[in-house]
Amino acid sequence: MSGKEMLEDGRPRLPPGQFLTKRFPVLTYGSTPRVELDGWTFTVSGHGLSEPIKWDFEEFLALGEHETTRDFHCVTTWSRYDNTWRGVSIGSVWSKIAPHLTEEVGAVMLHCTCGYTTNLLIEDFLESDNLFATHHDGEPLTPDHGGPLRFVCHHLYAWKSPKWVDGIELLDKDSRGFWERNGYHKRGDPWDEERYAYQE
Ligand SMILES: Nc1nc2c(c(=O)[nH]1)N[C@H]1C(S)=C(S)[C@@H](COP(=O)(O)O)O[C@H]1N2
Ligand SMILES: [Mo]
Repeated sequence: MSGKEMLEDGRPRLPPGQFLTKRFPVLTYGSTPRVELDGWTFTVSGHGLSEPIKWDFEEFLALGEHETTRDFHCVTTWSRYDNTWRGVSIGSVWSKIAPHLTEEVGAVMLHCTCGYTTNLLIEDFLESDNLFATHHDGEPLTPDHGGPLRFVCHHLYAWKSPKWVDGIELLDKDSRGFWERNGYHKRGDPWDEERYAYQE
């Protein structure tokens, strides 16, 4: 493992300004919530939906499986290579939402049990390797790392991978989530070093 490898498209595997770690630090604003699966509901609502779509945990897990191994980059400059994530594919979730839409969706706001939010442009949200993860490196996600369910968006900084996710709010156009309202970049591409809002 070195910081000098290249991606297939010629970008450096390690984005600029990042250092590699084998540890898996926990970065949470506030405390780790206790998520009860009894009564847990995943809710999709907002722009273009006449009524919300809801799934309980079992129904959500049955939507469609995905496993992938990708790198993870935190804006505080640590990167962790080769994380194997397993869970529910973004494509299978979106295929249950898309047929109900009456308007075009431009972006989403992801919501978490703890109140954390983060926004994604629809094309970033639907990147085909994204997933709602239940497992990391073969083990169920620990509560600290977002168990029972976290969204993972590999190509943006890790604050775009919300832990304890339980909802998708569909938006007409991009808006700002928790960190995006508190000084961080609206999009967060690690290779363009989109770290702070003043760079927008
Ligand atoms: N709900 C929630 N999700 C979150 C955060 C948070 O504070 N709350 N922190 C984000 C940040 S800044 C990072 S770097 C990653 C860290 O994930 P980890 O704690 O599993 O390493 O989670 C992201 N998802
Ligand atoms: Mo982060």
